[in-house]
Amino acid sequence: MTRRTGLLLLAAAALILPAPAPRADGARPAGDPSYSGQPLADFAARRAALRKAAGDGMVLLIGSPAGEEGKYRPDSNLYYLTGVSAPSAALVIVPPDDPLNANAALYLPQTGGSATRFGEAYLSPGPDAVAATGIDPVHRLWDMWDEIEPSIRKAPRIYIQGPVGEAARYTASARTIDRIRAINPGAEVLDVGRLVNAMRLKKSPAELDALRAAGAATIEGMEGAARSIRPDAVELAVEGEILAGFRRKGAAREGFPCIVGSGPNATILHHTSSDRTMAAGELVVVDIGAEVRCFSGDVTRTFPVNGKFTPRQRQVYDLVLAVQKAVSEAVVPGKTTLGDLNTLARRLFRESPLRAKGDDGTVRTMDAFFAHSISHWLGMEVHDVGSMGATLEPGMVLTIEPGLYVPGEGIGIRIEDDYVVTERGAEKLTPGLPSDAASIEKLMRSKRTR
Ligand SMILES: [Mn+2]
Repeated sequence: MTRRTGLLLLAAAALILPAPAPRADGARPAGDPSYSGQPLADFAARRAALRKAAGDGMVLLIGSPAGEEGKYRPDSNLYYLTGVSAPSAALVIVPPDDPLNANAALYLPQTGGSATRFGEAYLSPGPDAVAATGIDPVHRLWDMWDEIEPSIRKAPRIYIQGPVGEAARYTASARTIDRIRAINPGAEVLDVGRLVNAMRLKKSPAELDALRAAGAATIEGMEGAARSIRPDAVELAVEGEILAGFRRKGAAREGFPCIVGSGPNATILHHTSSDRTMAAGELVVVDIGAEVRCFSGDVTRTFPVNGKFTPRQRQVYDLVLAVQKAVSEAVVPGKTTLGDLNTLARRLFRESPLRAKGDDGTVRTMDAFFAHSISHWLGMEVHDVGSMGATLEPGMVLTIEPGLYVPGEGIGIRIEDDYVVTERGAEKLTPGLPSDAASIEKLMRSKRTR
């Protein structure tokens, strides 16, 4: 190929290939766990909204350092406001007329050099970081306290990553509070969650994309569980198949420890996988969530160990599924609350003709065996932040997860999917995974296809 045709091909490729999506951590390729997939304008808009909400107060968020254990996960609020996944990043937002002479500043550790021999090179202070984050300036973490001291001295209120007050004792935020007090003893130190939690309730289109990707990886894991559950399988081995599915779909982490609960463990709500061997006739509750670009899925399916529900298991299963469907159809944007959904689920369980015996041997209606709430917010945290009393609005993401637990019969059944509230109602974010009993049995018969 001549140089000329090569250049022409390059020019043609530039026309055909889509422009790279904006990303917060500019030096790193897409597909990397640090890639946020969110437009820089979204982060800028959140910082502007927070700055407005803080009034004459100041925001100081100091990210956690990289630990020895496990993969680094940036702090959610810092990530929400910057998209930066480097450890020990810090964000400062100041009010108008502040001595810092900028709306916001980002502080990063100086990396590179020999540090890259031991770990990954993260975004470093300098012009590249300004371009990658849209925050100006980006300075060295080393200089932060000197630079922000005049701002702290002037601020009547300072919002930090909680906890604050008594609860801050022995936590990382205690050090930040001490340092602030040494500079300005009169400043009121508050949890930034007071301002940010409500903002995080409504997800942006890019955040919904991340949640859908997390849902897809979670489904891949669930299919691995379906193929590996059989008599004599061990819960932890099933977990291994789940994690393989997560990783294949790009999830480097789990949003929470995998719950694989067989037999009596199915009736324990948060039983993390153990070395228990499962047996024919038992049920297995699998409650899992892959994390993609800092957003978590949260999906539960219940499987019969030998691949077929007994008539009684099926009866209870069908009731749980019917309640999930009815509750998801009851979502009316601008009107419904999580409390309304809870009330509806309890009523439907109570009105069912099914009965079971409680621990004391008395026959009870099924609402007696619904041992938890129907729903929670979902986002960067699996139990995401935001008031549980909020009215459902478009963009909010919730789980719907009815469950019935009858220890006397060895029955524990939970079905959970993730939903986004739209203008019309609730739309499943995890539509690719069937939940009716026949489909579950069929999924268990499916051969390994990879
Ligand atoms: Mn859940």
